[in-house]
Amino acid sequence: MDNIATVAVIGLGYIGLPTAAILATNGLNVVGVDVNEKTIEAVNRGEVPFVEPDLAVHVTGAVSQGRLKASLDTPSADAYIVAVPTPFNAERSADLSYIEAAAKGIAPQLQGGELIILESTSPPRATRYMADVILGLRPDLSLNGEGGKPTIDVAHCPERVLPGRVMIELVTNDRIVGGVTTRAAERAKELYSVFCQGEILLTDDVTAEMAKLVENSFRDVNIAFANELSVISDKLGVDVWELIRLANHHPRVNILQPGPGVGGHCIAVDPWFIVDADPENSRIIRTAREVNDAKPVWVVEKVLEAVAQAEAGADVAIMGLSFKPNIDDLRESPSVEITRTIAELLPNVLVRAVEPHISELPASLAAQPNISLVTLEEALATSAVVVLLVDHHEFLDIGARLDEQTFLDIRGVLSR
Ligand code: SAJ
Repeated sequence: MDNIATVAVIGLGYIGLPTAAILATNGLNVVGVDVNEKTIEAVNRGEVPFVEPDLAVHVTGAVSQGRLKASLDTPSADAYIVAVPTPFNAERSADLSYIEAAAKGIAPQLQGGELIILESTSPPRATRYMADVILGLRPDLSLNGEGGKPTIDVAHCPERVLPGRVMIELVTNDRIVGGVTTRAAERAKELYSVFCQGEILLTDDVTAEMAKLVENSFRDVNIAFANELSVISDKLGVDVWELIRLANHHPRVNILQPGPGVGGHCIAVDPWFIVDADPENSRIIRTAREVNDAKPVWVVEKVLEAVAQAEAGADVAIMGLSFKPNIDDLRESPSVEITRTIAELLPNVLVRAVEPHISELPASLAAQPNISLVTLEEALATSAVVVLLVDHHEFLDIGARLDEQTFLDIRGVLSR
C-alpha cells in the first residue's frame, strides 16, 4: 500500500487506541502516543485502560505480535493519525490546544512525504490550523510542492463510531475523508481501506469537519423538538408519548423521544462548534442546545413540585444515572446533574439513586450527604416520589411494581 508501513496514532483514548489496534492487527507497524504514562504502560503490557467490547483481544494480539507499542514521544512514521480531545472552553469555542500539542510533536519528525490525518471532532478549519502549525515549524515543507519543497499530505477523517460498538463500527461504518488537497484525501482513503469495509467518501477537509458536526446537530435539533413538545404537552395536559406515537403514523413524520436532556460528550458539545463558527446564522442549532440544556432544570422543578405535594418527610428515588439506557457511561449525564441539584435544593430529603450499571456513586454525587446508591427494590420500598430518568431494561416493568408512589415518567416507559 502506498508507502505507508508505519503509523503513529496520537492520543490513545476511546478512538485512538481502537484505531491503533485495528491498523496493527491488519499488518501495519503502529506506535501509539499518549501523555498519560499509565496508559502507555497498560498498552505495552497488552492491556486496555477502559471498557470497550473486543478491544482487549485486538490490543493483546497486536502487542504480542510486536506490531503495536506505546510511547510518550512522537516517533518518525509514514503516517500520523491525531485522535486527541477537542473540548470546548468557557466561551463555548473549541479548545484546540491538544491538536496544537500533537502538531508540535509531529513537526520535528517529518521528512516530507508523510500523511497526517486529524480524526478528532473539530470545528471548521481545524485541520488547516493543524497544517499551519506544522508548516509554521517546518517552513522547509509544503502542501503543494511550491518552490520545489517536499510535501506533506493533510486530511480530516472524523470518527462516527458508537461507544460500545467501536470494534464493529470501525470496520462496517462508511467514512468521510476530507483532504486539504485531493492527493491527501486519496492517500487517507487508501490507509483506511486497510480495515474499513464501509464506503469511503472523499471530500475537502472543511466539508468533512462540518459533516461530523452536522450529523450530531441534526440529532440534537430533533431531540430538542421532542423535549419542547414534552414541556408544551405537560402544560396542556396531553400525554406526549401518545401524541408522538400518533403523529409518527404520518408517513413523513418521525419525532424522536423526549427525555431528561441530552448527555454524552458528542451531541451536547458538537453543535456549539457550528454556533461558534457562525453565531449570527446558527439560530436553530443554538436554540436546540438551549432547549435540551433547559430540560434537566424543568425535571428538577417537577420533582420539587411532587415533593411539595407529597406527605412531609417524603424521599425521592432516581431511576438511572447514565446518559442513555443500558450503559455505564455517566459522562455529561443529565440524570447526574438532576440528582445532585435535587439533593442540594432539598437537603432534608433522602435521594436514593438506582443505577444497576455502577457499584459506587460518582464523586459529584458521593460528596452530597443525602444521596445514596441503592437497589431498585429498596428505592421502591422507601421513596414516596419515584423519578424515572433512564429507560434501562431493568426498569421497563416498573409500572407493575409501583404502589402508592408519585411517579414521574420522564422517559415514557409506562406508555410503551
Ligand atoms: N436521546 C434522547 N432522545 C432520543 C435519542 C437520544 O433524549 O430520541 C438522548 C440520549 O438519552 C442521550 C443523548 O440523547 O442522552 C445522546 O445519545 P445518542 O444515542 O443519540 O448518541 P451518542 O452521544 O451515544 O452518540 C452519537 C452518535 N451520533 C449520531 O447518532 C448522529 C454516534 O454515531 C457518534 O459517533 C457519537 O455521537 C460521537 O462520537 O459523535
